[in-house]
Amino acid sequence: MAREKFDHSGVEKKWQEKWKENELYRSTEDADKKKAYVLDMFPYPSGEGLHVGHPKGYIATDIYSRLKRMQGYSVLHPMGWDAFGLPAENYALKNKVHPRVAVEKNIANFKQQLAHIGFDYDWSREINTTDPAYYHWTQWIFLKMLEHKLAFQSNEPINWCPSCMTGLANEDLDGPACERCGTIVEKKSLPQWVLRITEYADRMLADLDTLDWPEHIKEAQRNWIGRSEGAELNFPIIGREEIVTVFTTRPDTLYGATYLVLAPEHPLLRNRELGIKNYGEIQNYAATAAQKTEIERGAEGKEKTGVRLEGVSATNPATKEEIPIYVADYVLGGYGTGAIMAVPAHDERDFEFAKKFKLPVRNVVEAVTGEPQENPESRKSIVAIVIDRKNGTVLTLDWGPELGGKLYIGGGREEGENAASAAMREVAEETGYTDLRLIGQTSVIHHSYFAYSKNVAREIEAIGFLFELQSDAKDEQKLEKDEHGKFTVSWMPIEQAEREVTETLHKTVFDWLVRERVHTGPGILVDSGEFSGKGSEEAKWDIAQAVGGKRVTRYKLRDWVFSRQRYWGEPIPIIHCPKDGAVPVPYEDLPVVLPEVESYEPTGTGESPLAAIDSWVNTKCPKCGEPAKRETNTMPQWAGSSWYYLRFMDPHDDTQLVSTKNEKHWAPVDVYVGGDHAVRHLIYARFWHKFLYDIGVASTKEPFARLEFLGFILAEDGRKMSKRYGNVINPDDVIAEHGADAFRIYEMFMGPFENTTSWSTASIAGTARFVDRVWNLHEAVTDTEVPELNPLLHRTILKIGTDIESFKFNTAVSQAMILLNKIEEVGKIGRDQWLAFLRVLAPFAPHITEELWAQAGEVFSIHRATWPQFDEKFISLGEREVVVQVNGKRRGSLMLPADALEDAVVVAARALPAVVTALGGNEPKRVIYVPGKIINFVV
Ligand code: ANZ
Repeated sequence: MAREKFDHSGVEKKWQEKWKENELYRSTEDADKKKAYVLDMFPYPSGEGLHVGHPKGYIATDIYSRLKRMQGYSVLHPMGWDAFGLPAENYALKNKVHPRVAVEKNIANFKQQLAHIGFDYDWSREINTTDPAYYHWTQWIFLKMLEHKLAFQSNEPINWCPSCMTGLANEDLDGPACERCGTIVEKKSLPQWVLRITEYADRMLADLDTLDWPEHIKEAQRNWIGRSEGAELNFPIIGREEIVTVFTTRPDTLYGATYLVLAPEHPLLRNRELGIKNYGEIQNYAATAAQKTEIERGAEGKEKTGVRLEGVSATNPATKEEIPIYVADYVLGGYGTGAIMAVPAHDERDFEFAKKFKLPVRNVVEAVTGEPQENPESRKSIVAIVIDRKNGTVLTLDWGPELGGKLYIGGGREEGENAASAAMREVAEETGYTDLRLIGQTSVIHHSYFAYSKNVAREIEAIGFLFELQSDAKDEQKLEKDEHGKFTVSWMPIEQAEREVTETLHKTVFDWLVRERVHTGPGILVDSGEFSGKGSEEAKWDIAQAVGGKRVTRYKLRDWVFSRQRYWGEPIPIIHCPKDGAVPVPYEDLPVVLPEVESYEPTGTGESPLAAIDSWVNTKCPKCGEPAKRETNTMPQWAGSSWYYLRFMDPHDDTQLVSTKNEKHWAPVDVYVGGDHAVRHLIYARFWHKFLYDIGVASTKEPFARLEFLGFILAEDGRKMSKRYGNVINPDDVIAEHGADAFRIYEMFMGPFENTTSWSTASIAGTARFVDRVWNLHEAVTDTEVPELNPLLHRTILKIGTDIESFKFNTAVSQAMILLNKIEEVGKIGRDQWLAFLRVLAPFAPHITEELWAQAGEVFSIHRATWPQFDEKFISLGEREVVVQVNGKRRGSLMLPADALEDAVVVAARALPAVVTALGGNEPKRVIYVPGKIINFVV
């Protein structure tokens, strides 16, 4: 065969123009077809343009939507611009252009770059959140929320970024700092518009279960919402009527509550009648705390501060003991009841506080560790950790992999023997050391395990001890002879021991005594009156009830601070009238258009730059007609992106947000693809969607039925692509050199779609060669079928279809490569077979396949052709999924021929990395193989 190089640039340009001219990808609401709404998280058109990482998700949706179109679906695959907000405004300020001009220029650049890649977007539906025709409806939604009392005004102090000069929502923070610029935020009291997102918290949680989303994204949503089930318990103040109500998720620890803590915002602190003797000191403390952000205040490990309320104390309702009350800023005013019962034995922050203020620590929950055993032998044991402070080392015994690995010192307690003496005795018997000083001990830990050294199952009550070595004095007499030789004794650096001693009991003791971590998990109650001996989880609500507590549910999610004191956003459609208050702009006066201004610099005073434009600000009250002023705050960047997917369904209707007909046809989004910022965007969009559902605009409860998470593409050096590192690769350059088809295939072939991978210039040459080889294949086409190719061809048709469906693009590409090898090997391919091959390749490589398709004499576009059918008779259904287990626990699976020989299955299964780890170098005692179903290794 003559080798020629595919002239990609000529072919790409030709077809891209033709497609545009023929409106090949125009979406229509074909009622008689099934529909597929395929959506990318639309981009913010930054001034830097696209780098090669950005299009990865777009290529995936492009391939998916092309498959669906060929399968006969009515397809919606649109694109638009999320162009309001701080990044655009800051870019404009820096480059001294108006944000509108900057955004227009950036969009033109983005569109140009996207065009080179050959996407099937329906550009007739392009939307831009900064277009008044679009934000008309963003403002409309706000007014509807106001009507439904979901938008309200508040004067609560909010997060204020002194550098961006605007208020921020909790979501806009990265720890204590502004996520945009890294400046530590302050608290500032400003009149704000707030959206009552918390109204929807329960529904947003519950409906997650109906979604086909990656588990980690659902989990992130759950954490963001942060639902806690707990109880409100009352602690009476001694000698007064007042009570302190605390919120706790652990009523089971009530008997261990040794003091109360009030948030600095707590109203009781301002009660002069209460008899707080150090009233002034308390007020000063509260005032200082008010300056800090919640995140600063709440951080674990931060030095705790607080002040005791002199002359006032409370009663623990379970123990009836008198306990002190403190004010401390680690308790937040806005969560729970703003007051806690402190249980230092089982809560880290309470423990840190108790250590500092020398408050009693009372253990009421004994830890339970290990794996439950059958017919265990019970006994009492100890674990001893001996540290040598001089050398920073700890005494360890290495029993070898068979007998339990690396441990500290452990052993049994004899009947009547004091636990601390037993620990000293064990240290002497196993290592000879006798000169020890006792530093600390744990409470009882209930531990179940299999003792390999003795070959018995055990359930023990262990107590851990920490000793400090005083001198090297050893008593060789005490060394136990029969144990000797089973282990080696060594002094190991503390950090190394922490890594290498992994057995759960020994690790628990280490964490507790060396790292001073408290037991925060569930366990068995002790010192808890009638509840002692019960499981803590099981007794939780009974204890709450016994003291008259109330079961309640709380959320981390806060209402959404919705005002920004910046220029580049949607004006909030409100008019402030001295007489009528905040009056909504009448619906017929929407949109409230953002005025063109000379200077849009933030004022920094807490007022929006819009406040300076008198001609815009001064207006008439829609209610009474008297002079009034417009609201000058704008909406946050997330407003426009919270509903845009609905507008794509019907982008040109200026009488309504979306027509019922179109919404019914397209909703919900069938596949949604994105990565960065997904948590916040999804929270906000799901909230708006549920509201729009409630008012009858949306017909589905959720906006995005399926979500695919996108793994990023890093630069060749493994870092993020950024101008700052000078490692950005522009897709335009790659396409100029290798062509759009090679670029597309390469991005899909880099690895599993959800994985983060690094760009490789060398590898893209490989996919470019693949494209050239496809090009050369047209010379091998013959009129008659080549039967030899059929089995692989039909399996390829099936596999590429199902792989695209499940976003396994990399394996789809490799299947195409396998088929190409085969065709080259055979040297010819029948015309119909060739047309089938081109069609399955078309979603990946739309240009070259369109050209070869036309050259083969087809007159209509390949992208409107039907997806080829595979013939069952060529598909070997002999492949089965065999589940691989170790000790009955699933470790993976293999696709194997149903008639595979057991030996071959064993070899393949043992090669799985998860199996290698689970076996840990042990030879399985038994192998159970159920042909075509399960293989289980028993060790
Ligand atoms: C006693 C207790 C004992 C607690 C224990 C925990 C462990 P989540 O799960 O995040 O909802 N808490 C309650 N209100 C608080 C506030 N305003 N500021 C700071 N901390 C507050 O956390 C609930 C737990 O956080 C509650 O349960 C309370 O401490 C604390 F072994 O009560 B707990």
